[in-house]
Amino acid sequence: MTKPVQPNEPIVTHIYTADPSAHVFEGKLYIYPSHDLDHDNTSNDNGDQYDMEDYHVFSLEDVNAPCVDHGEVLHVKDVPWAQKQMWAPDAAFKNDTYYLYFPARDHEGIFRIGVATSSSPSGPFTPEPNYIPGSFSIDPAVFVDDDNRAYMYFGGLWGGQLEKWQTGTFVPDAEGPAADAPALGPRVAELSDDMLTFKAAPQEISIVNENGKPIPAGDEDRRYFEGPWMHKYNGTYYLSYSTGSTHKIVYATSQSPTGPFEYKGTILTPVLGWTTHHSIVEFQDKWYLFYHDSSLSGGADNKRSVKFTELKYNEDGTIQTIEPYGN
Ligand code: FUB
Repeated sequence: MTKPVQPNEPIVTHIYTADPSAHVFEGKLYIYPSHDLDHDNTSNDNGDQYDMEDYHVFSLEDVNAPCVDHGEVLHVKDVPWAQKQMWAPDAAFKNDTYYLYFPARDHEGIFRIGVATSSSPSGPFTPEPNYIPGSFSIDPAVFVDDDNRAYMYFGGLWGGQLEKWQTGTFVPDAEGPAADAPALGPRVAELSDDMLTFKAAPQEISIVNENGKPIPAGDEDRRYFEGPWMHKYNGTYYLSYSTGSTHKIVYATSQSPTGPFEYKGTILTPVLGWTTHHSIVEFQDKWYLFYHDSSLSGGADNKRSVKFTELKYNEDGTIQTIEPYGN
């Protein structure tokens, strides 16, 4: 693409892209999104319409530059353990290596999380032959802390199968908690030094209200649904996520990367399309929210496009709510 990108406009228009994970690598902004395909599969709560097969990587020299497509960097046919549905990925850098983390359904139809490596942020990525042992569900987000310890946050309800792992093993017909019971939290696992396995079994993150009480499952305006993201601002850990059925990006904060996290408010009000999924990154002294909507496809839930906008903090560290289409 040769046209400079614009805030709140699709930054990629030759293919559909979603679930953007943005990182600054080697002085550039790299974006690792899902690649939505232009098909009309049946739409259902199981997410069958999100039938993606590969990943492309994109980069921006700055936020006024054209968005560069580095092409296909990984295809499901090259991942021995994966069968289908390459959903929201993330990337990380450590040990002079770039890591691409991605969920997919295995050959039994169970979502697992895999990892692939490259010497370049733009790939191509070589997958590990097996998924990360002990991984499950979807939407990995990997955060490397200032002390160089790395954590993976993950999990998603409904099609993402998080409800089915409440006992620690996969129970195909398991339902979520009752409306007045604590909502299911995302999971966090510290990664081993080689970034290829979990150091210990994933733990559930608790998200609480201002009185320290867990957000209940029936509080769909605030409870965790999918799409976790972790960033640190002025020493505080910010866990942001999608509320799914109420279509918001919200956040909670903690003094520890593993929580508990206290709910704080809304970052992004609903966009066009059922899903909402984001990342937050500091680049050239400003903070940005990367997100997606279905505007380019005229509202098709499974044909989304990545956008970005500036994100601003108040003096007390709270985040100003963003209206994607203005007030
Ligand atoms: O793109 C497929 C799924 O839709 C993602 O994994 C979710 O976060 C939602 O955006």
